[in-house]
Amino acid sequence: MVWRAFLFDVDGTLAETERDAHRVAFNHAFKDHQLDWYWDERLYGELLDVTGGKERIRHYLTTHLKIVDDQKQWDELIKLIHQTKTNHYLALLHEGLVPLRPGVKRLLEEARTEGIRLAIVTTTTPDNVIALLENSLGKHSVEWFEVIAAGDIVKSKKPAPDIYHWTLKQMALRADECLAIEDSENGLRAATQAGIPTLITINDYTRQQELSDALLIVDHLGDTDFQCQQLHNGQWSPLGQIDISFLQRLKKEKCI
Ligand code: XBP
Ligand code: MG
Repeated sequence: MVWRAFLFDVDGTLAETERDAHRVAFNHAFKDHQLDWYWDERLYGELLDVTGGKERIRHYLTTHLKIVDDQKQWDELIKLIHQTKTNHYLALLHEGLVPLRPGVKRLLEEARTEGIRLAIVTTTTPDNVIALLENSLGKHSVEWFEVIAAGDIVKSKKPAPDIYHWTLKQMALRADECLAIEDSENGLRAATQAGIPTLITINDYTRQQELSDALLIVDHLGDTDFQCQQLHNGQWSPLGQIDISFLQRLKKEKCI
């Protein structure tokens, strides 16, 4: 048995979007809406426990600002703030400030060459995904992905498995034919609950999270001139680069 599809998360996995792009865009939006809120890097790390920008704003309102009444009234404002945030985020992407993580472009290209099917599975807004792909991989790269599962396409966002279930159904694939590539505990929980083996590329916001259910944990996917490291039993060791033959071998070794 071989992997037939790779399902890529976006934020933190394709690119380090959170600290210097999403967070910055949220803060610009708060200012535009005359709100004196500011999410610093540490606070944003905590808020990342909640996936989805609208959901994250609501969580901040209720748990940090203790605003629990007038929820209906806030619904409209949250939508407006979030749209403003998306506009700022898109502007940051268009400035070319958000590069892909190491090895992402290489692995996507290899997958295309070898006929491995591709999908995006993310909680972020579809416009954000399209802009990131177009800016980093070229105008037609959106077509590389058979499915773009994003944003409000399902009601319950990660860590719920719904978006992965939805994607499997769209692609008519079994969970064990797919490899999810994620960066966080929420992403890992979503994929794992859908039965999909998961490779984790950690980052600064996720390195302390509970990731032991992952098939493999690395610091990034690696490139010819930039070796990746693997985390195994609490120890980091050099691994080289994650390519298709390595991943197919891993599948066989783990009897998936
Ligand atoms: C990332 C997220 C998103 C982004 C914000 O999830 O949690 O909420 O932070 O995106 P994933 P929006 O890693 O699964 O992509 O503001 O567009 O919701
Ligand atoms: Mg992520």
